[in-house]
Amino acid sequence: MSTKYPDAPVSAFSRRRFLQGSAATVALGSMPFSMSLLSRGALAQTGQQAILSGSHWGAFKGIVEDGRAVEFKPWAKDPHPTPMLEGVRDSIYSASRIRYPMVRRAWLEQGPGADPDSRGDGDFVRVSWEEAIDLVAKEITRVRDTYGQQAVYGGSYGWKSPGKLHNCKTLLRRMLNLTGGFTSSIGDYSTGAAQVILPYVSGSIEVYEQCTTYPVLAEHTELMVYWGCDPRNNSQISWQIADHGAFEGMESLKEAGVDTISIDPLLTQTCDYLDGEWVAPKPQTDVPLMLGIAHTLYSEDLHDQDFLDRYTSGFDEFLPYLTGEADGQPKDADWAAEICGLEADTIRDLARRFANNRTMLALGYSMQRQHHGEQSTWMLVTLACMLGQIGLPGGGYGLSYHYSSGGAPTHESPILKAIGDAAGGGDGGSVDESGSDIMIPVARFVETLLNPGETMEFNGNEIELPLVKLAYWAGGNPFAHHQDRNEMLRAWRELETFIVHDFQWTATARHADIVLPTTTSYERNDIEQLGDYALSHVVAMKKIVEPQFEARSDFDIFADIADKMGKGYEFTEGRSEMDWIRGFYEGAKIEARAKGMEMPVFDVFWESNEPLGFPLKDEQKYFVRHEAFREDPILNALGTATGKFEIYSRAIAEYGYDDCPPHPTWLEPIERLDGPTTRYPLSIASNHPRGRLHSQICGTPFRETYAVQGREPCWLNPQDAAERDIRDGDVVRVFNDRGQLLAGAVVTEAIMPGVIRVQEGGWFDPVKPSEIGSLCSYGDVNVLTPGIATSKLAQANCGQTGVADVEKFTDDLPEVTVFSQPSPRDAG
Ligand SMILES: Nc1nc2c(c(=O)[nH]1)N[C@H]1C(S)=C(S)[C@@H](COP(=O)(O)OP(=O)(O)OC[C@H]3O[C@@H](n4cnc5c(=O)[nH]c(N)nc54)[C@H](O)[C@@H]3O)O[C@H]1N2
Ligand SMILES: Nc1nc2c(c(=O)[nH]1)N[C@H]1C(S)=C(S)[C@@H](COP(=O)(O)OP(=O)(O)OC[C@H]3O[C@@H](n4cnc5c(=O)[nH]c(N)nc54)[C@H](O)[C@@H]3O)O[C@H]1N2
Ligand SMILES: [Mo]
Repeated sequence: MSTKYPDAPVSAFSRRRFLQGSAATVALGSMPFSMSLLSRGALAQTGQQAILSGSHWGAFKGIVEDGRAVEFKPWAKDPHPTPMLEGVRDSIYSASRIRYPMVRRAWLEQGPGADPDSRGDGDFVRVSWEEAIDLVAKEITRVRDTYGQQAVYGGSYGWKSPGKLHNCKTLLRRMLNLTGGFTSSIGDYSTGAAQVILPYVSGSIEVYEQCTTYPVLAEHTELMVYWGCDPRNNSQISWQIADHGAFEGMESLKEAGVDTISIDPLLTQTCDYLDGEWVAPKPQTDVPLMLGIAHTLYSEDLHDQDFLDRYTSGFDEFLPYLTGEADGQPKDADWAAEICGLEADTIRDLARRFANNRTMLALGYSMQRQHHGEQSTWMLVTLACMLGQIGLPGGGYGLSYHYSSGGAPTHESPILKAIGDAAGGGDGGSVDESGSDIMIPVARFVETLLNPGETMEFNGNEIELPLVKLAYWAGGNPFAHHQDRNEMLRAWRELETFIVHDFQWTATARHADIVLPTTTSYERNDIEQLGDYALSHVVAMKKIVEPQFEARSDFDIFADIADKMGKGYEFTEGRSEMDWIRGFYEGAKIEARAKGMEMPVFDVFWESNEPLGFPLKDEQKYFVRHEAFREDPILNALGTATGKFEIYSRAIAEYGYDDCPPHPTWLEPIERLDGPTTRYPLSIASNHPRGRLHSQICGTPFRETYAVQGREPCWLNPQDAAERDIRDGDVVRVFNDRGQLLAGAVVTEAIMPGVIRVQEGGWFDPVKPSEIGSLCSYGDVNVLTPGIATSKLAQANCGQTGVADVEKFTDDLPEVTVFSQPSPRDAG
């Protein structure tokens, strides 16, 4: 049997080694530039350069020798660099790099929509950049003229690289807005359900807002509950440049000796690090577990009635459901135990300990990425309301402790400006994809392709699903992120044209008709902030190496396309890359001055080759979420209809949705472990990967640090393995009615019986691309997950719902081909 963390990335990475760097932060007021310039001089003598940049994985110096990046050395002040940085560097040079503009042969020779089944078979023809730009511009025009503006889909969801200029998602929409109209998307895959329900419950989306900070937790919290929440895994990355402040935060909890409980089907890295107690309910049964705890609180009079009276509305409408007065079934610990598989005594014990300690409930996102996922978030807030500690130091709930180092204190910094989408839309942040007339919920694109003209209910509105014939993606990987891959393949046949920009031959690029090779962040200049919540520094993202092969930046590509359509000047505004970057910095400099801070002039900042730091004020260091509301609920009312936490929502009641009742409710998902209608014995946890950001860097040698027989690992408990005669290291077939994949078995006690873990983001590698249902030879978990929506309220994805079975694979092993160039013909 394997050790606790069998797929831990192994690398030559040593933290101590990195901490010896000489680099100093450029502090406001003090200017230690000479120091960093000196160290650069010293490096120059060895023929090396160390160039500052940043990524989702953190700030770093790119060490360049003879024009080649030989190492990405974490920034000396990074408290916890991620080993993945090695794979990030590899992504520049990997065998899966897209080298030239490519067009699918059937599309090129026979026209748009030709032979859609041949998508994915790798038969591409190399074309010149000039021809590629011409084809794209003409095709967008043709589709708009033939079917109308809405037939072009530019929702392009995904984790494009950070940077205020080279934001490919925004740049795509900028080009589309300037040249006509298009259909866009709303929401995201991360928090699709929570961000829609929370405005009804607590008055804002909350999931991307700051939590009570770690210095407060370390001082006041007695019991830290990580509920499906693993910051040691998930805070390795951020949406902007990762600061990794959560790692310092967790260290402070450890030093303070705060008790920790982790409620999770897996033994998380966070639980392991904090020596926490591991409580493992069956997946997708957290709502019954929370109800069982709530019932115990109520029946043992451990709930805070004063808090409920003063700060919440609707508890009275929820109570008959909790007690069973409404439906004859008390939601007590015994009832909950039957469903979630824990002992009733354990549930009662949790309730008592939550009530008798200063308790912080830290919730991850996985539970709302499930069928009826709105309910778990709502029920958790309800539970926190009953405990009555919201707004007190170290108590209440937090919804982003695992994400982008939520809880790391926010610095006093200006906000960098960013390029816009030319229609007043924002910077392509993940929530509101404005700037388009027609928007569909982001996870409903496949449904849209299959049902044009039909009406969809969504958050109190009705949307008529548009007819879409052309989809354009830049900075996302739908053939990784969307569920039910086989349904998706069917839907994709409705498209006449699929255009993709990327630097890797992902499954998405392989299924495209036109593929345009882009630069990585490390082949262009940009600027970004450090930390989504910390906002502690501004980082120059400098070009480290020249573009590989014929790669071009998304900015230059879209500028050329816009130019072909007569909007070139409007796209660039006549400004170069460095003009834009300088402009964003100077905008921030003005904002900083208004806040009493003086930033150095741009050239000094850029040349310093160091992040520019900003101060931390005490009130931010010791921030307590909802403190102001607790102090004065009238003056600082929440943004809900009643200004209070809503345990019952009149607005939701009026929508009358059968799959989203007006108070938190246990609703059976379509399938779950031991559920009443379940057809397979194992529940799938498709967690966010430990050694990747979704699918990113899967196509690099870093994959070998976790792959098993060259395949994505599949964790299973020794009991489940023994029943199936599976040993650690075997290749297994994981299957259900929707699809099948190969994976490498990792037999481990770190997962509860009845659950398997196949992390999301493994590259889809169908053995027969034209055949729907074909075996995926690498291990894309989304061949198994359902494409359904959480409910009519949020229409969000259910990536964390799904059951399957596993067997030892004894046939001839098919080759994994997805990590090399698609076909010998295109090698150039
Ligand atoms: N089953 C299951 N499915 C899930 C999830 C789950 O938990 N379970 N999680 C969901 C969640 S929360 C998310 S956020 C999604 C993630 O889904 P995605 O964000 O689509 O996944 P990534 O692999 O990050 O894809 C980003 C792509 O953008 C490319 N890229 C990066 N920078 C640039 C650039 O500058 N220019 C261009 N042109 N391309 C660039 C990368 O090479 C990569 O191919 O997956 C979702 N899917
Ligand atoms: N290393 C790394 N970090 C990432 C990402 C990445 O790809 N790689 N992606 C980033 C993104 S875009 C996002 S949205 C966030 C995602 O953040 P989350 O959605 O919170 O992350 P997950 O890994 O899906 O799940 C977190 C935990 O929930 C547990 N879990 C799964 N199902 C259940 C359940 O039914 N009940 C309970 N109690 N627990 C359950 C899992 O075992 C896991 O330990 O992470 C971000 N951080
Ligand atoms: Mo996400």
